[in-house]
Formats: sequence, C-alpha cells, structure tokens
Amino acid sequence: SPAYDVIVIGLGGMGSAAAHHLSARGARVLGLEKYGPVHDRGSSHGGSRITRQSYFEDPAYVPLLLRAYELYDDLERATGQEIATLCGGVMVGRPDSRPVAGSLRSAREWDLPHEMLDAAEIRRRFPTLAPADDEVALFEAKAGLLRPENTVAAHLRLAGRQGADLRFEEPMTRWEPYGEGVRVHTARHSYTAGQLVICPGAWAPELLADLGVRVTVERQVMYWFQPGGGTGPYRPERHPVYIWEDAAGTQVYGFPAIDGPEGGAKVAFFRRESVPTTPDTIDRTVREEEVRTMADQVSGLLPDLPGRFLKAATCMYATTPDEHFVIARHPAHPESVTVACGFSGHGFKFVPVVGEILADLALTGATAHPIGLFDPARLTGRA
Ligand code: PYC
Repeated sequence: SPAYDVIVIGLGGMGSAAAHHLSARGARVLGLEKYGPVHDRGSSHGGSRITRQSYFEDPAYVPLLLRAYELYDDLERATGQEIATLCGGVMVGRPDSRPVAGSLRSAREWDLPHEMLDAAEIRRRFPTLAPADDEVALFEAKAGLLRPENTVAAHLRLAGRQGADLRFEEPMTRWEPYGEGVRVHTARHSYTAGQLVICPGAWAPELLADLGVRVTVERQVMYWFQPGGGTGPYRPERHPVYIWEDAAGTQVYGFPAIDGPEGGAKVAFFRRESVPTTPDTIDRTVREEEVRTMADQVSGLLPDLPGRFLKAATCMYATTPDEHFVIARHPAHPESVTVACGFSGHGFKFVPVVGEILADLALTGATAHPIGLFDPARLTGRA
C-alpha cells in the first residue's frame, strides 16, 4: 500500500489546515512546502486579516463562515495561540455600494446580528472615521481580525502532533497518477499516496494549469501608518476593522492598531486595478509614490491615520474571473486529487473550514458543506 494516505501540496493557510484536519482523522499525511514554516512569500502573512459574517460577496458563504468561527475557536483553545480579535467591523459606503448592500443582503438572509449606522452615528461611535453625509455603514459586532501567521503555526503544530510528516524547503516538481493513487516527485525523493490535495496559493497557474481555470496572480501592498495623534483611538477595544467603498468605487480596508503604540495601523486597497504578476517575479519593493497614493486615499476617510508612514509589505491575491473560490475534486482526476485555489483575496477567514472540507473530499469523496459555488465547472465550460 502507498506510504501515505494523503499528500498535501503547499502548507500555507489552506494546506496547513488540510494537514491538520486530515491527520486529526487518523490519515497518514505528508505535507510538502516550497519554503519554511509560516513564511512571507505567499498570501498568509502581514499580521492581520479581516473576518466577518454578513458576507457581501455572496450569502452562500455564510454557513461556511459560521463553521469557520467555531473552528477558529477550537484552534485557539487547542493551541493557546492568539488568533481572533473580534473588535467589530464596519462595511462603509453609499447604501447601494457593494460592501453595504451586499452585507445587508447576507445579514437579512441569514438573520445575522447587525446594525445600520448613518453618517452621524458612524462619526459618533467611531470618531476616527470621517464618512461623507451620504455614506452609511453596516456594523457587525462579531467581525474583527485574525492573525494569519499564528493560524498557520497553530495548524502546523497540531498536524505535527497528530503524526503528519511535514517537509519544508521541499517543493513538488511534478506528480503523476500511480496505480489507484498518485506519485509525487521533489528534487530529493518521490512519494506515493492514495490521495493528493493541492493548495497552491499564488502558484496555482503553475501547479494547476490542467484545471482549466484562469487564476490571475495580483500584487497587493499592505501599509502601516502611525496615526497623527497616536494609536490610542485605534486600539482594538475602540476601533473596528473596516471595508470602505468611496464614491469613486475604490475599496480600502483596514485594522485597529494591534501591535501596541509603535506598531501603527494597517490599511490597504481591497479591489483596485493591479498589475498581474507571478510569485517568483513579483516586485516586493514598494515605491514612495504608492505610499503617497495610499496616504491620500486614507486621508479622505480616516483623516488622522496617515500621520507617519512606518512600513509596507507585498502580498498576492490569486483571483478567479468571478472572484469566487475553487474547491473540488480535480475534474481530470476525480478519484485521487482534490484542489483548493483562487481565493481571490478573501479566503483567509475560511481557512479552517476549507481544511475540514478538503479532509472530507480527500477521505470520503464528498462533503456536507455547501460548496456548489466553488465548482470549477462554472469557469471551464464543463458545467
Ligand atoms: O476578505 O475581508 C476580506 C478582505 C478585506 C480586504 C481583503 N480581503
């Protein structure tokens, strides 16, 4: 019999969660990662990610979010890692903007606790925010932030404890069908298993070329500023996470100051025209002009925030044409290969539930979670 039940390719957010859920169910797991544990070359670094339930992208995500919240709780309890800070969140914009209208639709459809705030109420509750008079917000007390590095570290630690064989600095070079399962090659070895789970992140165009889904890798920049008046009003006890669509349709998102008085507050563009890149050629230098553009944008929304620029870092989105995920059995190898890719810049909050789904698919061929929206057939014309 093959040496492993399941080989997981990629131990970033999704792959580390899959390795945990698979090994927790007793599977013999091999995890292969191109870089070291909890690295910053992909899409699971930068200190914070937003989590929220009134999901403007589509109400179909809500049941998965409810499960992800439970699993994040379990993960914190099992590892003692600090992961979630549910400081509340506001989706801000004109009433017909996507963050406001879409979030309200999900909140109503799933009966999720929320409050609608007009501009005056936004200013009263959150004095750092300066909405225009015609802007409103959906406030969600259960929104907040997740720490991506701690999440990956926690999943890796649990997977290791449960017997998963996790190998770093050992990228897959190729794989092939082998008997009823698969054989995976690296520069050092070849390994066999009954099942393969591919979590390629920004390496999807290379590792899942045969899926037939166009995944565009986008360079994104995260910025940290020290607010002009200090970080006091930006502490997570007082400050929500936010996604803000302005009148021109530009979306910005940001966080409270989670790393003490010197750490500043992180802000970034959410959706904006960006130059396609690849994970191996991405320009990781952030230009002064980019910092100025961000500072200008933010000064219209949180006037005190762009006080002093502290640092910036690059990250990547791996975006599908409709910005919905791909999670499925591989259509060309439905008996032995499972894929999770194209998280399109909004995947991290789903990490543990994606791990659970991947374990379901790899071990039983099916999942009770509602993943119809993520079928690649919608993008490949095979539907
Ligand atoms: O998924 O909430 C999110 C998000 C905000 C910015 C990028 N992704």
